[in-house]
Amino acid sequence: MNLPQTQTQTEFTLASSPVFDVERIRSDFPILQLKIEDNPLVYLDSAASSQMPQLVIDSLVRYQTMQHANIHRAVHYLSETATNEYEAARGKLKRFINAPEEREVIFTSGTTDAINLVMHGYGRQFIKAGDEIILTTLEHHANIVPWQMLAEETGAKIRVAPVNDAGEILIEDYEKLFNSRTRFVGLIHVSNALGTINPVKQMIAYAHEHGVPVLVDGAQAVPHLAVDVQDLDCDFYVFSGHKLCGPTGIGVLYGKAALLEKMQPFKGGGDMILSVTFEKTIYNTIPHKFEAGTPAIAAAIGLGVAIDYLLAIGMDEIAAHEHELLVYATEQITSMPGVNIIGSAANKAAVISFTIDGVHPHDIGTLLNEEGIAVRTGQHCAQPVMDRFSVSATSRASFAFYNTLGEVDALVAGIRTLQKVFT
Ligand code: C6P
Repeated sequence: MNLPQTQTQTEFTLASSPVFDVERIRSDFPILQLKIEDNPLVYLDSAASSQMPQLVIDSLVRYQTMQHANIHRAVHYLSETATNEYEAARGKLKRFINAPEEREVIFTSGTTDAINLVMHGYGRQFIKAGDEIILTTLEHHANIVPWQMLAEETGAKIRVAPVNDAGEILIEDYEKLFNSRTRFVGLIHVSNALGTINPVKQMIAYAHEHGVPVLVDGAQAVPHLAVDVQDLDCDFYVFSGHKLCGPTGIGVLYGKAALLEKMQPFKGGGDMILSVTFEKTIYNTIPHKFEAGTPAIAAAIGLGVAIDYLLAIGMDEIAAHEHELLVYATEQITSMPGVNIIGSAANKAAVISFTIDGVHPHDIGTLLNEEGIAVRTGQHCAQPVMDRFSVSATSRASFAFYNTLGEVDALVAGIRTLQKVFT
């Protein structure tokens, strides 16, 4: 039997041309051709999970049909192929966020898993009773609850930086929270509920002046902006693959090597050890120390292909197109009587959270769905944001680079139709 050569490079040609052509890009995404109740799908829920282009789906199928084996464990052909593909994906992620070293990129199951890893590995070791952790009002529950669990366990205290009426962090108030007991800062880079892009570089620099490490939740930043962890100088940066045109079940923790080396592993088991006896276990080096058990191999490879795809389009081109969508959608929706946009930060990603007078957000989601329009309604796992703006929930249209100005028009028309139903 002739076996294919071990393949670590993904070879593909983009359907899209070097000039940003949204219609050609859309043809890379089979799901965008779907019809919902005879209406074309208008997918405006990419902040929850973005869609996968065909070549990412193909890479998953290729792995399952021709490459499937466990990694780091055997010398046979398939195991070597799978290992090479998995480690090549790590290399792609390193380059994507400009991490200094591949060993600083740890595969996790997602953003939530990555934050929990840092809480257990760093927090439980270095944060003690009376110490303080600074978060912001904008955090997703994933960057609140693990720190609350730690605070409950240790007696540490959580302090929260407030936001103004536009949904921007009040930087002076953030800076006033620092004192000699501050031990850790967790910052959301881009708010999933409002779209605010936070000045994390400046906020990290301030924390570092006080000798405090910073974790940045980049789940909503990496799909929309070029992120450079060296430029930000963050200590930890976390994100999920499924918001980045990759599969579910995979995410990344970037950490500075010096910190990762000092941290306790979060999970114990195979692959994270160098030697085990009943008397003593010696842990593996990073990143393997934090990747116990068989990881999501196919998903990691698929995420690597998604990164190739996004970089081939260009993160700056993606940001420019999404900004155009944001500006257009904001203009249209602002001019609609009875529709209120929550979150008007000067620096915003393409997310529009809104309420409609007299209509419950759940009804908004249901009626828009009848027009084929997918938005998310609810608290967006950001209840403190809802509380800050005194709303129980919002509807959220979140755009990706594959959305069009025509889809903004469809949203506006859908809102008009449902307003008529409720008058
Ligand atoms: N936000 C949204 O609709 P996981 O579930 O681990 O992949 O990601 C959690 C998470 C963490 N931080 C931010 C900023 C996020 O936006 C999310 C996921 C989705 O907004 C689902 S709640």
